Amino acid sequence: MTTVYFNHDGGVDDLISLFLLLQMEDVNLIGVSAIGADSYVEPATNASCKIINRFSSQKLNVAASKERGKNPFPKDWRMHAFFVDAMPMLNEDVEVNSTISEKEAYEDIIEKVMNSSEKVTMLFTGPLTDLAKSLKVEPRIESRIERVVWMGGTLLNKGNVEEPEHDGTAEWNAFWDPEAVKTVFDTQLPIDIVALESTNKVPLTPDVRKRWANERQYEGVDFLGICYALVPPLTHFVTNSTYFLWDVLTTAYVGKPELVKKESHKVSVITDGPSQGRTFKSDEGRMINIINDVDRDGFFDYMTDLAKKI
Ligand code: AGV
Ligand code: CA
Repeated sequence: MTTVYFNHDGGVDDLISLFLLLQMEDVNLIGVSAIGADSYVEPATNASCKIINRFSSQKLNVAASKERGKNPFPKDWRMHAFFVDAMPMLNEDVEVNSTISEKEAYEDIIEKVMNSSEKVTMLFTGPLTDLAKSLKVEPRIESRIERVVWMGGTLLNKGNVEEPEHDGTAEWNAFWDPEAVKTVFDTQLPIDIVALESTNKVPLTPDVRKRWANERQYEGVDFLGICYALVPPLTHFVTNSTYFLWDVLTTAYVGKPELVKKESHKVSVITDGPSQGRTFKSDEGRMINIINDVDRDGFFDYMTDLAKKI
């Protein structure tokens, strides 16, 4: 059994990750929080509560973050959480066990980690801001954390940021708050990053959508299909908006590690200037596991099978 705390930033794949985590038998999910990075924080938090109440009987209050990043996400992407939050499937009358927490995300992290009898795997599918803040406010959490699993970064020359005044070498979650990456890298925590090397291999494609359409008699698979109808697939070529299953791969790695391959490297992060958010190999860096390959078909089977459990 893996004890997991989940912090996400309200994208379609962040919210699907929450849905899938709730279906994993070997995962004990002890906390959830949302940050308004690649989303607005209110719909991200509300949609999270609705997903928990709709697809699980667990009581799990969701904490909202008040943190702000240095480099904001494009507004069009941030709107996705509003669309998920408004979905009829999430707005039927159901028993409400989980609500919005009174705590801020970083406070919730400290409380849940300090009170856990088992060491906690910190799953982050957005920027590392709330983890960095909780480590600064309460350094004792470090010894209670098993490891950090983060969707972020890349050692490739090309990241996925296409913004003015940037050279394109960074991944977005690192770019949003490069200082937070540095704070987490400066700890002794074991870190697994699910980098663009592996997530580039799991684009949303029309054939995956077709599969979910054909199996929509399962309510959970219908939920996947509807959510992924909100975002653009890879058709002829990759654009800035093309959607990949970044966070879902990261979450699947927690539930089924044998789906991926990894390497260890010494890595540093650039916190300023035109390459800010870039993660790169360096002798002065710290050891990190980079998840750089995935069994694509095994991954899509695993996530679709989890969705069928509903
Ligand atoms: O860089 C990937 C991260 C993931 O956590 N996010 C999306 C995932 O939730 C940012 C992002 C990069 N490209 C995007 C993103 C795109 N085309 N649309 C929405 N978000
Ligand atoms: Ca995300």
